[in-house]
Amino acid sequence: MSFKPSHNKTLSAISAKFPEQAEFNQAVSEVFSSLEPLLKKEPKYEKYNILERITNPERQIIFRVTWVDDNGVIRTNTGYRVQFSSAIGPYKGGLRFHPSVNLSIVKFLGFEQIFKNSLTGLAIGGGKGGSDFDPKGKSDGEIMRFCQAFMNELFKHIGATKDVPAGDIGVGGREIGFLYGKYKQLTNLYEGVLTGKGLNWGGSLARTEATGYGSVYFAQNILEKYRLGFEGKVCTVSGAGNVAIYTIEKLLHIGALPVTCSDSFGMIYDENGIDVHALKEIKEVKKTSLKEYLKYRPQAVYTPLSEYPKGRNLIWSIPCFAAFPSATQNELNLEDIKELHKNGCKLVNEGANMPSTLDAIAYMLENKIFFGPAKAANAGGVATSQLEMSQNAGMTSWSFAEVDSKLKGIMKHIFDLSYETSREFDDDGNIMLGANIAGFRKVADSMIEQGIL
Ligand code: NDP
Ligand code: 2IT
Repeated sequence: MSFKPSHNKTLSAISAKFPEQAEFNQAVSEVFSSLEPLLKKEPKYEKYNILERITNPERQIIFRVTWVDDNGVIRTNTGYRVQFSSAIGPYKGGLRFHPSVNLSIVKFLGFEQIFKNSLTGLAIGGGKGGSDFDPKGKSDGEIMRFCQAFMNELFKHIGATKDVPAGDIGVGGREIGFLYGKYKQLTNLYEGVLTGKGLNWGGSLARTEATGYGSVYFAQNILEKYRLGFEGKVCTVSGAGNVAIYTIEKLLHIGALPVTCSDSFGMIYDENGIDVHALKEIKEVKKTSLKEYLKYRPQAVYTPLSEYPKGRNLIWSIPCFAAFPSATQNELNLEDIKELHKNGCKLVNEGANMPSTLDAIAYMLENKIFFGPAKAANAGGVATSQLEMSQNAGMTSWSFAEVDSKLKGIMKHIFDLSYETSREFDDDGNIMLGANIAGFRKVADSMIEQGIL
């Protein structure tokens, strides 16, 4: 297994044209590095100029969002929706509300979403959006007014068969509710235009759990291939949001021992296993700092971010069998992976999008650490979003068990497809290479079949 940074001319043109878009350059570089054997074997992709076409979003919408805070002050943020690819279905992907959001972040997420959605085997194209709005410390009223102002522009560009946004960092059930209400008021349509909706008004059972559960199902598929399992194994998880919480919950279900979680201010280490009920109460109900965890489990250890070693994520210095980065991009770097490896870590499974830096990935592949890449490992969320769209379109609803069983089947399909594709290209077990090639090939072939657009 190997990983070489790509030096292809499209990538050079992108970095020359968008030097400030570091995250987008990184995401393209990772995909292109995997595609080299495919491009050698199949000249048609070069003939149809697929690399240049696929890295240019079909449409990018950037808009002003003006709203009024609780003190009557008029505030302005920037909104984004990047409709990257509709080759295999309507644009589909989340919305992120975080102060770090800019065009580079939205483009990297939208670009990855194309291949992730393709891997699910479902008919969904790729898109992403969001805003530099910071939900931290805002009242429910402020969140509502911001969401309504955001939808005031976004509604012009989305629709149940056109573009279907969902949640991501800073956007959960509450925000989807406010966004949906405003869309309905503006369009007079009751349709599946957003996923992650409330269960009373069109949401799907198991969508809340899907990304975290799916991530663990994916990791189980990897281990089963090598006749290994999770029973009694110590796992570390970063993040304390939607993905991290349900990763921890599923790890507990299957008899593993998740011992960490983290938020923007610090981390918890609980060697007896994270109390997921406490975690849900702190993060889903009270929406407060993880430090509160000590009130539930005084024996746990809380370390604030200010005490992390410089340039390091302290979570990755806890010895573990498997690590599940589930917070944000570039949260696991070369030094982190070296320490994980030294401490006996056998598997890194990416719940977040692009959590590992390129040099950390190269190290994992060179040192035969099992690696579940984000596009494959965290695809359970968007796959279940498509199940929600499907239920909405059919005006029906399925039981939790039905959705969960479809989710398991989809995660197995993604693993099998990625694994078999890695074998086809003589890079046995390189799931990242297999996932990137398989995800790309379906979209690229569809573009060729649909003509020059
Ligand atoms: P949430 O907003 O629910 O949770 C994010 C968590 O990560 C929070 O605990 C947050 O801390 C922490 N976090 C966010 N940014 C930073 C940062 N810059 N530094 C440190 N901690 C940070 O988001 P999700 O759980 O939905 O998303 C997590 C990751 O998973 C993202 O990469 C997202 O793109 C990806 N993803 C999400 C899917 C979904 O269905 N939700 C599907 C597939 C991937 P705090 O609590 O302080 O805010
Ligand atoms: O990154 C992702 O796949 C998501 N945030 C979920 C997208 C979705 O449409 O459910």
